[in-house]
Amino acid sequence: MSMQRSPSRDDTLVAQPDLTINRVRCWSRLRMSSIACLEPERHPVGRMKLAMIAIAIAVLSGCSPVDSHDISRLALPIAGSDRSQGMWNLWLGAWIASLVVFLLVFGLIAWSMIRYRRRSEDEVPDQVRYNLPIEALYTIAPVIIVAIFFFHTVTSENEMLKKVDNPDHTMTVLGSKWQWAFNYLDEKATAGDPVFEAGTPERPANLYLAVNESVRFDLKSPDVIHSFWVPEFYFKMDVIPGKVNSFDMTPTREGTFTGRCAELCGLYHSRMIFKVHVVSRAEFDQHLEGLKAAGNVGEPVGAKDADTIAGLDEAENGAKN
Ligand SMILES: [Cu+2]
Repeated sequence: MSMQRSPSRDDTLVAQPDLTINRVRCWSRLRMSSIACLEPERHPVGRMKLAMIAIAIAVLSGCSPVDSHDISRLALPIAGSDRSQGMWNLWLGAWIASLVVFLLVFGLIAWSMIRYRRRSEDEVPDQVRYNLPIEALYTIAPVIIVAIFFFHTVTSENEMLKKVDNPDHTMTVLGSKWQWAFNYLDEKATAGDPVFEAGTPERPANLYLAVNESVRFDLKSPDVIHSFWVPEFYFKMDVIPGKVNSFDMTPTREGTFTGRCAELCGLYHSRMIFKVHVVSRAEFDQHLEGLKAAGNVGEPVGAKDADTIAGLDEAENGAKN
């Protein structure tokens, strides 16, 4: 008895490849259009965007620049100056924008993978090329994102650089290879005599500030570009030879912080650290009186010869040996 085998779908595929592919394409289009007709119109991308923004806001709304947990401060130090809020807003906004873009992009990738996946072995999903709207979106969307970042950066910068009318203290900060000197000008505690403290790579300088009192910093350099940076103040500014950069700031939290040079300025750049002491007014005055009593009166000079700064001998000898 002979078994007559009816032609299978696989046989058809082998025998008539062109016809089959065309049929699959037509079937696929038909199915897509029938789905579109049967289902009510939906806007998955719009809803996804709203969901992403809601998630980002919900996650980040509990964050604060003075929270004790690192994660809640989004990895910034605990804020310690009146300029912190502007930088915090910029930082938080950047996180929200990054999170929304991340969730949106990866959400769309996952949605596309599931929505347009191959559903059977003999189906080729719709192939899309030269989609002008999508390509325009790829170009315009990043430009818009960068423009928004730029706008908020400039407005935050303007806010942070606002000067106060009559600062409570005025001081000159001298950054030189490779340490700092702090010159306190016109202070009552010293009867108006300028006093200073100059650090060395071996013995970093101490900067004393009175809490909740405004300070005008004038930044000077005799040699190369340095950058005055105290992470807890959420602020840094370049110190440029031949130019006096200036900013006003009020420390708002007592404590001892580490300041740094944030511009690679040479071999011993890493030694340009200093200690910031934000203290009560009484303690601040006491420190200035101590500087005056120690004879640190007048203006500090920058490093005359960077290679002979005290504290470098040991490192130089070590390097030679
Ligand atoms: Cu430096």
